[in-house]
Amino acid sequence: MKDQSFPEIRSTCPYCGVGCGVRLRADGNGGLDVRGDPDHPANFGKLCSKGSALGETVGLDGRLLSPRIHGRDASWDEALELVADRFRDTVARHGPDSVAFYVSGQLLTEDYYVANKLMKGYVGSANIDTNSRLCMASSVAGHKRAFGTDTVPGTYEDLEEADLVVLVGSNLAWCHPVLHQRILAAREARGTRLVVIDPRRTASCDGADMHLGLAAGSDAALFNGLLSAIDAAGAIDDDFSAHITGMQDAIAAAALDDDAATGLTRAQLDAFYKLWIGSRRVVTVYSQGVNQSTSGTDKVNAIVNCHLATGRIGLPGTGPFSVTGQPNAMGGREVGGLANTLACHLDLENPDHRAAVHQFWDSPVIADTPGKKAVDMFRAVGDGRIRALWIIHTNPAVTMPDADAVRDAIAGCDFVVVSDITAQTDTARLAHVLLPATAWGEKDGTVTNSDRTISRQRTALPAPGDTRPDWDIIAEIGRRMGHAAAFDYASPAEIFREYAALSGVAGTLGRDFDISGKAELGDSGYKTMAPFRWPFTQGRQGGRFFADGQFYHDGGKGRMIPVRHRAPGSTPTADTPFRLNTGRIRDQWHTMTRTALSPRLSAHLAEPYLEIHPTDAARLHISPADLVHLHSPHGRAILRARLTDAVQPGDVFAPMHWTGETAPAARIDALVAPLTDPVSGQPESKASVVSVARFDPAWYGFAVSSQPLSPDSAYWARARTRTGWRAEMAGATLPQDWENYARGLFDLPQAQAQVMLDARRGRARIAFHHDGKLLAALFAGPEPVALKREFLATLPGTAAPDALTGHPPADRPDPGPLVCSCFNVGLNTILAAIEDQHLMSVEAIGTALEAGANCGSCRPELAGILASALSKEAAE
Ligand SMILES: Nc1nc2c(c(=O)[nH]1)N[C@H]1C(S)=C(S)[C@@H](COP(=O)(O)OP(=O)(O)OC[C@H]3O[C@@H](n4cnc5c(=O)[nH]c(N)nc54)[C@H](O)[C@@H]3O)O[C@H]1N2
Ligand SMILES: Nc1nc2c(c(=O)[nH]1)N[C@H]1C(S)=C(S)[C@@H](COP(=O)(O)OP(=O)(O)OC[C@H]3O[C@@H](n4cnc5c(=O)[nH]c(N)nc54)[C@H](O)[C@@H]3O)O[C@H]1N2
Ligand code: SF4
Ligand SMILES: [Mo]
Repeated sequence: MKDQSFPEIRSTCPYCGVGCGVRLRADGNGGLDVRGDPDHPANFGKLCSKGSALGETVGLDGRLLSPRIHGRDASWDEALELVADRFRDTVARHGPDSVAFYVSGQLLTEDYYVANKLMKGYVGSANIDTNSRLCMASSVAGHKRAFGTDTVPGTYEDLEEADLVVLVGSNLAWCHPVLHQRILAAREARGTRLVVIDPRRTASCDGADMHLGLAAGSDAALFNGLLSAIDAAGAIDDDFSAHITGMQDAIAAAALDDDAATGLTRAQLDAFYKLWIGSRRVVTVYSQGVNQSTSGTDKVNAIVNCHLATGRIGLPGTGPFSVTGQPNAMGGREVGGLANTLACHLDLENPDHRAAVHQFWDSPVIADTPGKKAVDMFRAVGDGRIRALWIIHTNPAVTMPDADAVRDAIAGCDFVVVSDITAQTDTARLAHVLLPATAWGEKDGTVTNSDRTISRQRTALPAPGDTRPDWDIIAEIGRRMGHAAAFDYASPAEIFREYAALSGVAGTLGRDFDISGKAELGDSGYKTMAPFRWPFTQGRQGGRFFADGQFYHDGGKGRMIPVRHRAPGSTPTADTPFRLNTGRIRDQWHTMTRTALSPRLSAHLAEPYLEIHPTDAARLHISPADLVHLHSPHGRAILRARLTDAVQPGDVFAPMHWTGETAPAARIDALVAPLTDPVSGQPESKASVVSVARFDPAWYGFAVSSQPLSPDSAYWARARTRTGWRAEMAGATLPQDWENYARGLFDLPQAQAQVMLDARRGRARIAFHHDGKLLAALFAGPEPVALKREFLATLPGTAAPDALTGHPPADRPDPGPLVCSCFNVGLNTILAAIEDQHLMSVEAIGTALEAGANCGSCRPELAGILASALSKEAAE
């Protein structure tokens, strides 16, 4: 029975840009019951695996609860005074550009607004940039070139009203699962066609009509080919053309490109062009496969060009649609939190816009030149031009390209402040001053999702320890730097009102982002504010942009931009013959500081891996479950090989999530080249070049433990389980004494050990018990250890007398690797049910086992398992 004594709070999921509404109820033990908000327009009650597991991630385990200076606990007063002093002093001595803020698309709008105001109006530099530079910058730049402003024209309903949805460089099934489910439901209801354009076959391809596995980075050639085909087919919208400039130039440029650069066959290309041109209602969804590229901005415009040429924009079921990654990537763009934007979609380079903001803030200065974009910012940190750095809500020592160099730059900086919710991140470990922020469930403010819907995040749990909200910490620094009146905020509501009022000024200057209809909102109105889509003014609320042909360039016209295909910035060589693609997995969020707290989210893919094509693997003598060594000119990594034809020969793919805390040899950004798009400054996170070789350790190991364990072997990766921890390991040299080694690994100098050694085959199995319960066990051997890992992970804390056999007793079936995280259903269970109960559909699996019946995130995998099981049965 749920405890009904706590009120149910409406809030928003802190993960992806879908921006699902959640209903939260404190459980009275510091935890939260979480369910989808049936009334929220983004999700209508649905949640994906990450959203459903939020309750498992709000505990205080690992939380940073008080400020720290050089590793010792300090009072807020001391920490804040030090930070304000050092920033003031550095500016006084070395000028405003000697300091910088590096912030995040996960900050709330109110936090972001205050940080941007402090840097641009009071420090007087534009050296504030954000992880959105790694994420949305190419879309922002492409939108501005085409529309004159950074507008996402459409809405989520368009995905349901479209005849054709094209996913370009987007693994929507894993990265925006609830949106993907909305598309699949529409497909069921009205036969929406679905095309996926991705060099890799992903979960999003299951259920798609067409997968175009193009060559890495060749999207502009593809969409230029489409534009040429549109032109040749006479499919240009002549009426809408009156509202567009640059069309002939763009068509002429497109004609110079050869779509053979995509590596696709003529038949594939023609089929796609025909489908696109023949579908009146087309939405082209795009994400990091487009943005994270040295030609990212051009790729965006190549896509937008096709929509402008055909007038497929702003009407129901049409439009280019950049789906945002972080929960408030859009809000950050709206408040102007990038080094080259101002506030409320006003332009830093425009003197009238600067004057308007300057006047509105009544600030001593206003930054008049763009600040350093992320990659340049960390270069300037590295060479001492930036001497004081404040990192808020992001983990750049892991997620920036050339991450080892970034880590070294931060480590070498005179003064580094990090605001986080935990001290255990690669970045936080480098800070001089650590400031403890309140976390998602404790915070209060607003976020904007991918379709311009602004929702409230609300406090459902008390702020633990000395933690303070990010806006409050930043405002306090503003006051202590001498700007008491400008940062005298008592609540997020006050900040929101000021921001809404400033957007009204932007509106009078003809900008799209205007929510001045909310400028008079009282505290209680803010408290109860329902989700709404911007713009929000007396005259205009929500809706779509551009169907009327009114754009934001001078003269009111939209622009088609002539673009040409360019190959990725790095070229494969004999030493580095593979192209390294990177991205996300279904159940982890970025550097895993929150999702890895959840055992069920950690079970889906418990270890970093490299997808490599079987023919490449065979050539390099790499077998399944081998470890592989990767080298690039920038760094190296060790990962587990996964042989799959989902990647093309010559391409490899690795997830971005593992860190110094979870798998130190697998920080993939250490290998990524810091090459950026010339327009947007966004790094090319998806097309570095690397070498791949088998990694031959002296031993492989697997361990389970009820306590955290910190191996020190050449390779290790750890993950949480319901009973504690599990870890994969591999060492370059054999330990002298396995029992001693295991005692050190688990920090169990005294516990009773059960040891099985097979010296001839070099195998060792050691278990530690206390009071009749298993504390920990290590399984090691000269080759990858074959074990029932999911079963072993359930043993710590139980009697487990036979743990060392490594296999479940006959009466306890092994569920196999986790597939459905909501109901904890493993692969073996699913396979057995398919066979025994003759299940023929994903729905039937849901009815039999519940798998896939809640959030739906695993439905593509279920479909894959079913297909291979059925084809195996048919073959037998
Ligand atoms: N589970 C989960 N969901 C998330 C996140 C997370 O960490 N975990 N993070 C959120 C964030 S911040 C973001 S930005 C989004 C990202 O969402 P997505 O962009 O969908 O995710 P990625 O996996 O980074 O990359 C998408 C795809 O781009 C493909 N790709 C690589 N190169 C090319 C290319 O040249 N052309 C094309 N067409 N495709 C290419 C990759 O193979 C990959 O499948 O996800 C959000 N949602
Ligand atoms: N190779 C490769 N690299 C990539 C990408 C890729 O596809 N490939 N994608 C890029 C993209 S799109 C993105 S968005 C970035 C994301 O990269 P990051 O933003 O660096 O990753 P996160 O793990 O989300 O970091 C968020 C940090 O904020 C902390 N935190 C959580 N809640 C709060 C809070 O309320 N307040 C404060 N102050 N801190 C909090 C978390 O503990 C964590 O340390 O990675 C980029 N890097
Ligand atoms: S799709 Fe999942 S991660 Fe994204 S907002 Fe919804 S519940 Fe959260
Ligand atoms: Mo992102």
